[in-house]
Amino acid sequence: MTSTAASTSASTSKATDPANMDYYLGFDHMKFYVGSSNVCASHFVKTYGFKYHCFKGLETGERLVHSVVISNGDVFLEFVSALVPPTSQESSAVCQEIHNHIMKHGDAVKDVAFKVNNVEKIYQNALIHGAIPIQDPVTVTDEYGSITTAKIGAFGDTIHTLVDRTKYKGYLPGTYRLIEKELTESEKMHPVDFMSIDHCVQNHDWFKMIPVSDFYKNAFGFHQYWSVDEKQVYTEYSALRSAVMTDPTETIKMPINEPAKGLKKSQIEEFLDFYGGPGVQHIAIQVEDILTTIANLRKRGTEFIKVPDTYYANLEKRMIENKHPEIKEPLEKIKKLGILVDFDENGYLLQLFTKPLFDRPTIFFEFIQRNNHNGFGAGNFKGLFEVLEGDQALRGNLVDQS
Ligand code: TYF
Ligand code: FE
Repeated sequence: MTSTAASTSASTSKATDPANMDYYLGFDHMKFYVGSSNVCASHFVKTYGFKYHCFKGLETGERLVHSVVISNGDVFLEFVSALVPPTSQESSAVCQEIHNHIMKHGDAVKDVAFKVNNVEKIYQNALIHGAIPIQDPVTVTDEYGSITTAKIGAFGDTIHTLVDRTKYKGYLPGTYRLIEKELTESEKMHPVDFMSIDHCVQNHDWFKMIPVSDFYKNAFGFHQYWSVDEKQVYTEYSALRSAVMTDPTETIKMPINEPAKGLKKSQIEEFLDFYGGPGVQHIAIQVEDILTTIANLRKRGTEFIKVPDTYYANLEKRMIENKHPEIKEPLEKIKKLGILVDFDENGYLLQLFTKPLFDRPTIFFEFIQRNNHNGFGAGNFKGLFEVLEGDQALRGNLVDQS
């Protein structure tokens, strides 16, 4: 066993072995397989305030896939779609994979890529612990420098690409070309600024939380950062368990959810039904100024979940009954924008969740501002999950648990 896998015990303290440090530098990018990468990119630019970054396709010499990369701050999303039908003579394994993925999951995240500084070591350790190899480490040198990548099976049909870009200035090797297109006047009108991906949540089937967490411990050297179970997270109808897994430096955080027994089908099971297995449920984007972000996203047409007014009455009660730090943002503005608040005596966080991004009730975004608070909004779980169940009922999916 290599030292990356040594920190296998669940703990909330940082791993101290310096040999463990700095292998993981954060989330690198999220790659989606979608029906049309152009349409998705355009929608995400207009609605969520991303900027065009680069693309590849027929014009850059690609014959099989079209891909558009958009970004904002350190958040990079890549949309990939197939250019040829699965039946065509040129169709390759990559096109088949895109078609099959979309048929099963709808538009979805295929790849949660990690920024690392030792691809070889992480890759070999993962393989020793039973991870499925998808692409051995490859180093490519081009006009942008030198970059090393490798790919590993993660869960279901989702993979992790390991990217060492410490000596690279471009996006990824290949025929990618920068998009020179200026933003339109209306795209410039309500600017939003993102920092980075704060966490990325996975939904899993019954009783998979522990085995999946163990996989991240063994294969990637992650440890448990935090967890909740159905005694803490429940509504009248449903419950869930969640374990947040993180790398030794605690920069990548991935909550792993599983359903728990309740009266009705839970939001996790609704996800599993429509996704067709485990997958990425939400991507949380950290921002510096959530009031401006949400105000401008609303003006752009982003749809958010809506907490009832009683949420704010409860919040004020929670604040009166508990020690809390000074919240700089006026509560009136927070309420007007429909933002959620969680706090402890030392700090607070502000967060808000979008409606599902695509057709199926699967993936959504969270926007989060942290003020000396490293939690996930546990104080909001009950109220939030009740709202999500309301939306679930509107979709005809809040039915008896089978
Ligand atoms: O990441 C989290 O844990 C919070 C809460 O379906 C959450 O954002 C968990 C599950 C879920 C929605 C939000
Ligand atoms: Fe979250």
